Amino acid sequence: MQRTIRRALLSVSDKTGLIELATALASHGVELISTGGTRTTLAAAGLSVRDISEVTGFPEMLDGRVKTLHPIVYAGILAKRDDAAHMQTIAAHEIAPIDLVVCNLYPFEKVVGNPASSAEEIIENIDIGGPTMVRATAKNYHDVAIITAAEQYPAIIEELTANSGALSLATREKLAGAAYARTAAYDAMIAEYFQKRFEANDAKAAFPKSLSLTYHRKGEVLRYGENPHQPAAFYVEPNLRHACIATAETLHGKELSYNNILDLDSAFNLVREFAEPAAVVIKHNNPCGAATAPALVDAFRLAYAGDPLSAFGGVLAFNRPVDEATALALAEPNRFIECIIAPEFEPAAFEILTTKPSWRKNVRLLRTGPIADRPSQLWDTRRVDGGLLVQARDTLVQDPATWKAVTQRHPTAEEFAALAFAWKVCKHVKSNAIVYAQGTQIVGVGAGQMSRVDSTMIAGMKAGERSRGAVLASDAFFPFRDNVDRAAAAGITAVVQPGGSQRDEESIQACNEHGMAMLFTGHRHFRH
Ligand code: 93A
Repeated sequence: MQRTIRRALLSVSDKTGLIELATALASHGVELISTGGTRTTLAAAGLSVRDISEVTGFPEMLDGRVKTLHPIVYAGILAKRDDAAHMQTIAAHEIAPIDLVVCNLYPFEKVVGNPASSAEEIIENIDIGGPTMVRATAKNYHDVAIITAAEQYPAIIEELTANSGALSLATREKLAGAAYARTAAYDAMIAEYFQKRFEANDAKAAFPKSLSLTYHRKGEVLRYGENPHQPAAFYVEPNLRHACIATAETLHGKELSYNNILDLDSAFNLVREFAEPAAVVIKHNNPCGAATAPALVDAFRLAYAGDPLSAFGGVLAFNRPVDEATALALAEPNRFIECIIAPEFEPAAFEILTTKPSWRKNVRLLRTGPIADRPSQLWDTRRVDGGLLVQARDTLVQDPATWKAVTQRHPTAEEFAALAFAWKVCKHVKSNAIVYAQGTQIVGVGAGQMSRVDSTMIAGMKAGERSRGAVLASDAFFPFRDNVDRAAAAGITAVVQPGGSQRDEESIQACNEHGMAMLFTGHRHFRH
């Protein structure tokens, strides 16, 4: 059902596209009413517009806190046009119906995201009249249209033109849905602000009890999800300031897929753990190669060589700007890399990676900018049927000096360095996770097995001869000594694991029998 727009109330903080919209409305003979700043903008553009105070008979008061909050406005919005009693009532009070409200809210998110904002400024930017008007209009979508964002203007102008100044019920209904989504997200942001203000250091007290889904779409709906039959989109948190997949800029290559984003996230979260130049190769959300070295190019070669078979078609991350030497190594024949994420690409490296033929045409390059500190508290969410699981991100970083040697032989300095490296990688491998390392190069990974000893065997199989003299990290304790026996048979000389099993003594005994060194970390890193 079409509704012709006769009167429109415009009250917007973001004036983008306002004049175009108001001009289109005026051209259809719509009477324009407006609040202070909006009215000034429209009048300056030569449009004829009535001030809201003239309609309500009340001045804007309390520094603008009360502008549109008036029964004349709300009755004009909320009256049901098909209800004779409603229409008689407003007529009796000489209230004219309002057919369209255009309102975007005080920029709370912008102000709260600006470190220079005072508490007073933040509070003043909590819009009261705007959301009230938006919600009221959306409720009466059957008769009245609500526009809440400048992105909606072009389609509205088009429809008004096509329908001689009228909007359809379908459009009004769609706009109402968008309006409630907007006010919900807006209030969630305000709730989060208050919660953070009173947050204690204690992680339990800081838990987001009203965890708000205030995520904003990053702009594009993805082509599909994990599989082509699954629709998908990427939503990002507002006001992000740290280097991460959500803030990374795509410098080159085709659109990212859902799986690319997941893998890039994992790759970058792992590579950022290292202080030394590091490279990481992710495949199907698990590391299949990782290494550190004094030069980035060597870190790359070692990481790629960890498991070249799996690295084919993988996703790479670096914690240093990609330089020319690294780019040349990346571009060697018979390598196929889907995506690379790094703080920066030096111009020569960018040239090499983007101008040569074959896969380089398609490789996606993502720049994160400098890897600075992340917010101290990060929450991970996971969907289950009917709900969301929320937990603090596993950002635990231990000082290896606190680990306890539990065997007769203690690790050598080389073993100790390799164990510390393997432990960092292990945290990013799906449980059951077993990682074999030679120095600061991963040579075998066993991931996502239902039995730990299977992971141990897979890591050994991947490492092959390279497991001789390598070290092993396990994300959780060994339930039986069989892991130690298998590792010893493969040539592993030292182990790091959390400890805490009822049968720890058996594993320690096995290490002593094999002349292996073992450290207990006291913390596990499950990642299911
Ligand atoms: O201060 S308010 O909470 N009280 C109101 O009555 C009110 N009416 C509209 N905020 C109010 N607005 C908001 O003013 C709108 O949501 C919009 O963001 C802004 C437009 O003000 P101006 O037209 O003066 O720029």
